[in-house]
Amino acid sequence: MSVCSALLSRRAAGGVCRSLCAVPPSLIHIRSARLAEPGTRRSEEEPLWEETGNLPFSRAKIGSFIQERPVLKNPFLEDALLRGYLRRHLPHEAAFSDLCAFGERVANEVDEWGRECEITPPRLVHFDPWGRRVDHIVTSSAWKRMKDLSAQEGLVAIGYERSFGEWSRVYQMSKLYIFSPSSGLYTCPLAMTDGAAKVIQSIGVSWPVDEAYSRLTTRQPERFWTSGQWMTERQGGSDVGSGTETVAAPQADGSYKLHGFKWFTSATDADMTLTLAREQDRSGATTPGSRGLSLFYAEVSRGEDGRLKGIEVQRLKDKLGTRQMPTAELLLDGLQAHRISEEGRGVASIANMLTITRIHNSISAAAAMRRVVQLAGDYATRRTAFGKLLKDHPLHMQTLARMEVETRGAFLLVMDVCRLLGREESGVATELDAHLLRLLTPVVKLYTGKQAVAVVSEGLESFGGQGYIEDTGLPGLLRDAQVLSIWEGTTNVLSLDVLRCVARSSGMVLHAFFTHAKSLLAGASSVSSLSPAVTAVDAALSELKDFVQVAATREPGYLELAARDLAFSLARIYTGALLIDHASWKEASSSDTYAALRWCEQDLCPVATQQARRCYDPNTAPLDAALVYDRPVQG
Ligand code: MFK
Repeated sequence: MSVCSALLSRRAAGGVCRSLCAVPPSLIHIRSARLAEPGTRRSEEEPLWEETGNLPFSRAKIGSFIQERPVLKNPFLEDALLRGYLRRHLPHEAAFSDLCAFGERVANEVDEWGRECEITPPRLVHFDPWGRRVDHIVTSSAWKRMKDLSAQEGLVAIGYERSFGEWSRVYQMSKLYIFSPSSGLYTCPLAMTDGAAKVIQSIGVSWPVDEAYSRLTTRQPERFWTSGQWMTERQGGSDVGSGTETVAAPQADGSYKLHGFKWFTSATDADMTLTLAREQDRSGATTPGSRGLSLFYAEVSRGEDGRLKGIEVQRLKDKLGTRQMPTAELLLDGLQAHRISEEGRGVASIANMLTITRIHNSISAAAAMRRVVQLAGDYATRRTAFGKLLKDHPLHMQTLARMEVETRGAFLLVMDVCRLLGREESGVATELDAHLLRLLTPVVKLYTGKQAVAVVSEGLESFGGQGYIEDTGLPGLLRDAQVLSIWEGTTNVLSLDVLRCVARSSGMVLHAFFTHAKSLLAGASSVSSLSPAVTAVDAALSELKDFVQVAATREPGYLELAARDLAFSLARIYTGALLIDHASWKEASSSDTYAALRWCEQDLCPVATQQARRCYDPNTAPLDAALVYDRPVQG
């Protein structure tokens, strides 16, 4: 007989059940109870504590109500927009059945691994038991399973197999979109792995990186490698041109030894890395600035003594989020490496990697929004307050609908950038496509990063206090969203990148923007239900054009102050055009139309609004500084 059933039958026999169930038991009076001395036995005459209702130990009564938890369902089947988008652009049974099966796996298996990654974060073991320095980054078994899964599912490989031609990137990113919020942040190493494969492909798949390329893009788990992207040093992760101190000392065999300190290296358990360093000449001198930086390839390996070759892991970072993933400070102390860019072309060569990681970042942002909206929507069907389910409270539904609109906008924007990337990689991109891809990559990254934080934060609130409780898994979503606007270029750095590509293309990227946005609107001109949205986007395009014309005549500082608002305007206008375009598709739903209309009700061109308020005038910068430090304006 088990302990449980023994207890149950004893209670029944002794009438405990009767005394506990018939009338509400009196409070247990601890002080009036006479306790037996430790080690003595209670005399036979003494009544049982249970019989008197004076249980010395008893479960507290906590009531019978237990709230049903939100349930994660197949993220592919649950996402009407994703399925609609693919039905429109990639109507292939093979892609659908793969995404459906993967969605099932994510909901029923992978999501738990992601949770395990969160509660079993990596740790660094500096020394073995005998004092030998080993610098082992110990990761959870779930983290390792994520690596195998990523290879098997082709999460990087799909982008290079190109089975669906120009739509292959859309297919790959759809899979990552389904995977991301359950991945335990494994999407981070995958982003860099994809970026490294892209860089290698763009410079040529030959020695010394041919083996690496085949491992980065394989579907065989036992061969699969991930890559790091070690760019950030102590002096800066944004201004890498002046912040990079790492030097590359040429060796007789044509390779290099790297010496430096990398301050933020993400997913540091990678098998290889691409990194920037300054090549030394014979006298040991280097060239300052970006012109002195070259791109290097290095494998991360161990010697027979178990030590990392040429690397010491200084410590793991203690981060707000992304705790599932090791982020380390690394001392490069003679790391063997190969230069894979022309001398001094490091930044330009790693830019391909930045394009890919920024797109991955945007996918993760849209996916985080989608996940919280799905969970909040499900919860609203299970949670009752003020006499009815949350889903029957119009104000609650309005809040979720606003989150849904943001999520739809983010999804279409990032998928359009994936479409452009796919076109470029399969050799069908027009000049207009190429310009759009260059302009929209920083735009989508910076805009979705901000949206994700806002939407996920709102999402947590929609669970009330439970959204703030760690083991619901919800707070982790917010922590992990916060990084999306920081790494891979902050909002301001990327806003300046937008200005840079406008200037370097002599405005051609903006010309492509206007041309394509107009053509999206033209396709919807006959759909009367969309006309308020079309009018709003059209008006915003005119305002933007006026802004550009005025700004072109002003001093450089004017544009710099306008950079963030300009980037936001580009994002909102283009997203509005995409929502309209999707809603004008013959199989679009009434929700597609409603989402487009709602999106276009906001200020689509904040840069024009702020310009009218003279926010970029020359006196603004000193006034801003005076406000921040609350001092009188100097001079
Ligand atoms: C879920 C997803 C997870 C992702 C996880 C990744 C985790 C990894 C964590 C990190 O590594 S965080 C560190 C990320 N660091 C950055 O993103 C750097 C941010 N800073 C910038 O992007 C700056 O704008 C930049 C360093 C590029 C500025 O450097 P420079 O030297 O002032 O650039 P410059 O002179 O404008 O451009 C040099 C060349 O690069 C030019 O080529 P050309 O010489 O041929 O004209 C530029 O056109 C090219 N270039 C620069 N940015 C580009 C670009 N090309 C294409 N796209 C870009 N965005």
